[in-house]
Amino acid sequence: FLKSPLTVGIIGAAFSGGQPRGGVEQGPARLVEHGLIDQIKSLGWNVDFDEKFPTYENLKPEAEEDRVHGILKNVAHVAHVTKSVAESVEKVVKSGALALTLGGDHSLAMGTVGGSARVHKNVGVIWVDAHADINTPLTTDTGNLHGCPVSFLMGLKGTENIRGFEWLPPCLPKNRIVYIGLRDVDAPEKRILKENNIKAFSMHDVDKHGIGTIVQKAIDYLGADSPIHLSFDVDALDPTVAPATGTPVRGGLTFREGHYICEALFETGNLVAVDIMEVNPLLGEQTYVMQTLQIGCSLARAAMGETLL
Ligand code: 5AB
Ligand code: MN
Ligand code: MN
Ligand code: MN
Repeated sequence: FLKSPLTVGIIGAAFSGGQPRGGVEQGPARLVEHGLIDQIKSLGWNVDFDEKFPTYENLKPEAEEDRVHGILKNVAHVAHVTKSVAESVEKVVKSGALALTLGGDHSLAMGTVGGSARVHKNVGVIWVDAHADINTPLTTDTGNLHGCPVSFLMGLKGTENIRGFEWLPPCLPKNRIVYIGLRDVDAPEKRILKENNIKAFSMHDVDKHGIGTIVQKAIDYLGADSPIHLSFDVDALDPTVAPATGTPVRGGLTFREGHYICEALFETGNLVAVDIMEVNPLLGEQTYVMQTLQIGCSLARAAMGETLL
């Protein structure tokens, strides 16, 4: 699906409004500062990147009626930012380049997947995460939209008629997503996954079958000729591997398991978009932050063909 010479369009999505912890909006700038652009160039890719990416932090305050929708927080900001991210991702994917989005919190995936689905109607999503992010406005306990992007993309009950999200029609059929790495799924989310027969591999499945088999099953499920969108939440990794993130959960993917997923998806030749989400450089001591930034960069490189030999 990508045109040669291989080109990547990088979208820096400096946004934290989908969750309450400050700092995740600094993820993109810190990943770039860490050398990501030159690293990608040295893999032989052309890089299309605007240093002056929008930061979204000086959005005007939301009007009270826009801000709250029941329990949901920051509805207007999330709607506004994800709409703009969708336009950026759509433009890159349409041009035949790989869309690499650096987050930012995972509510941004409404924009990234929304954007790639506009170009590839049959896009298959591989969602690597400790969490299922499929709460609806009716099931969320926290009201944080980074726990809800999948339900919005699918148009599940309760996501209709939310002001600001008119731009996002249901664009992800329930059989076009596969999860890998789940281990902290809310009770209503478990019910949604079961009722809708959504394909999900938990950490238990990874332990049982090994990451090689799980990734192959995921690719087979989506179909060998399906365009693939990888949405990687760094909290899928074990907190000892990627500590600087807002919602860490023990028992996650190892360093190699995380990279293997990226490498194997690159090898399919079908990747059209990659999200590296939820890196929060303000959480934890400096060494832990550096470790997490380094991993954000190496996951991206692995998804762009960096090999060990
Ligand atoms: B993340 C929780 N299920 O809905 C919720 O980090 C956590 O993008 C969501 O995966 C975690 O708030 C969202 C409790
Ligand atoms: Mn997530
Ligand atoms: Mn998560
Ligand atoms: Mn998180």
